[in-house]
Amino acid sequence: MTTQTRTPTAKLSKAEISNLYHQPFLELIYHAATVHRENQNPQKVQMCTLLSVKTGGCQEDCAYCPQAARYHTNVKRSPLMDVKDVLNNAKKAKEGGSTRFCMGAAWREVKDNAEFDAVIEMVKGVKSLGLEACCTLGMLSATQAQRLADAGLTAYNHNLDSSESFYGDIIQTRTYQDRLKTIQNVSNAGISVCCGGIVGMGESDDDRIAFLQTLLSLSPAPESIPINALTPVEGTPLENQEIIDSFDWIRVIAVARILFPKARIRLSAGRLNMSDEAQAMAFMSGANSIFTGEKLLTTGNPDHETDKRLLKKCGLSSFT
Ligand code: SAM
Ligand code: DTB
Ligand code: SF4
Repeated sequence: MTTQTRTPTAKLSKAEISNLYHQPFLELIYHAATVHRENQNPQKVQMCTLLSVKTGGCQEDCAYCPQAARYHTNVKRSPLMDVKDVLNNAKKAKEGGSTRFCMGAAWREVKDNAEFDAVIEMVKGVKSLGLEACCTLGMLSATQAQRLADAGLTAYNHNLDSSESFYGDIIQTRTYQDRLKTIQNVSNAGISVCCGGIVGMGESDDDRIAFLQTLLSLSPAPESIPINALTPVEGTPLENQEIIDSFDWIRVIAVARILFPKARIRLSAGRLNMSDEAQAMAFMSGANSIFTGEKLLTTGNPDHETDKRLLKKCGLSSFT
């Protein structure tokens, strides 16, 4: 195991990633936990808060997403929030112990208009509160990425979500190459890349391995990797998808930790469907960040008290 932890992972082939992924479960956990301990403080997790600053009515057709206009879900559309309301939320997030504030907008892409100007003010305001500021706004041009960088944005979230071959089963309104292009624009502007995916959409082990390999090919490597477990939402094409087995969820987290020793691995959507024990195993395997508060963007999430108890049971504390 120790020799494997020292392998320069950027050069791993698909077969080598597959070997990591298919290790006996407890060997994989042990391997990932070793890498985690060599590279991170294993007793700390980062608490982040998400806010949907513009909800619903999105033109894209992402099969998992309750915010796509074409699906009939219970999500109520709402226009872009006022800058001051967003900053009030950010203040509360800071008081609640979060060190990162992530603003999500249900846009296909950013447009150069007054709404983008308002988002720029939100980023400046969040930064001035002493929080890390992250945005996820859809596709970005190089110039737009530069404006966000100039406003002080810490990170931009844009997920690859799955393998290139499975992507077409989930989204038809844009391509994998579009995703990669935005990620490149973000990196070129000097913004830290937050890029991860969703598991539990019906993809195969091979899709998960190919997804991890594509993540590994990004240069620079993402500093933040959200791993979402699909939350099936009524009205979306994936509404009847079975919840992923927690062992498979943990496997992906563990391999991500081995491949990205220095990144933050974030437990994102889907924690309400995971037991405390499964989440503890995910932390053991290298996850070191959670979104806190009862709502993610539109779906549920464990509340503060529940997470406090979980962290206490695990003997973990949050970064301050
Ligand atoms: N519109 C922007 C975009 O697509 O990049 C940003 C918002 S989008 C909601 C951010 C991420 O949330 C998606 O890439 C996906 O990974 C995740 N997500 C959305 N709906 C989800 C669901 N039902 N279950 C799990 N993850 C989900
Ligand atoms: C990410 O990968 N997961 C977060 C964050 N990036 C923006 C969003 C999860 C959203 C889950 C579905 C919802 O609440 O609408
Ligand atoms: Fe729109 Fe993003 Fe939802 Fe896709 S994931 S429908 S782009 S909000």
